[in-house]
Amino acid sequence: MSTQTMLFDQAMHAIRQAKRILVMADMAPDGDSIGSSSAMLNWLLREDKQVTAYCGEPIPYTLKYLDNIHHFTNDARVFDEPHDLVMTFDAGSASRAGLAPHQHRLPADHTLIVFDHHAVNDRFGHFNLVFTDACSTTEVLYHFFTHHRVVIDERMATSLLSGILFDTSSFSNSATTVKGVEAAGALLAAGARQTDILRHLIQNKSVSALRLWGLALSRLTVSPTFHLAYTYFLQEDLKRIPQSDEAIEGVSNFLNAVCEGVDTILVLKELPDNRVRGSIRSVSRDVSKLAKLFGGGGHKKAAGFTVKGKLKIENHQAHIVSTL
Ligand SMILES: [Mn+2]
Repeated sequence: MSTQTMLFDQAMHAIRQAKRILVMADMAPDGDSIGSSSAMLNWLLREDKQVTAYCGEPIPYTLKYLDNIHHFTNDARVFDEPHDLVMTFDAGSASRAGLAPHQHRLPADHTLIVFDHHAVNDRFGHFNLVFTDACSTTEVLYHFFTHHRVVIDERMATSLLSGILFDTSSFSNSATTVKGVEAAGALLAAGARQTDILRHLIQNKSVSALRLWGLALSRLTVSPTFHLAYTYFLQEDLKRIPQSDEAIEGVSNFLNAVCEGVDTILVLKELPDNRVRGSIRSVSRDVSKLAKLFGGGGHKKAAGFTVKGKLKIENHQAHIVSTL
């Protein structure tokens, strides 16, 4: 029996035995952590299980199209209830799951199941369903359900497909795999509402996010020698047009995908405390090495760094100046 089969069977046994179940999304709720936790929630509701869904942070409005999303609470009083089974989704550690501060309140004999696909995972559960070859945590869950011949209904399929489309940027980034695309096909056949997912989760941007993107686009500076383009956000921009970090990360991903003749994108953002954050994306270079030069790190194609200083704009060019 493979390790995967064994873990899938042990997890299913624990779920079947459980009386009160707590489902937890990552503290940075996104299309995959909410997609996977809500797929599990929808199945358990269908099974008439007693289930509570918790996310330490508010659910982004972009995910409001998911079924039964209103079940999620960020009220930590859920940890006062005697849950005998806790499951975390898309979180690499107990603190990322928002579990660390409350773990001592769980009943001594509780079972903890971890569903994840991150290479960096503390394996903090009793059963760790961590499969790094999956493009998303929802893909792990898809294999879990199909292994146990659980019928994936339209609600579950919409949640599961959300995670795959979100983590692969609609099959456009390097996380895309044949198995992920095959799972997505099966989920479409099961009734996943892909137009809801694309419109709300992938394509729609708030008006203020678009205004901020407009600023970034108008300031785009290209260095043909280095096949590099950069742009920047000043603190005064971010005060005027308040935006989430996700919207700003979105700018670098977008430019990386569409900027002609450019290999590497750098987005500089002034932080409120005299620091500057750089976010780098590349088509072919290993930008994690570049980020390391500035004390940062990340993946080969997507990396970042933070340095002390402020941005100074001269002749439409941005310089990082020391504030020491
Ligand atoms: Mn994920």
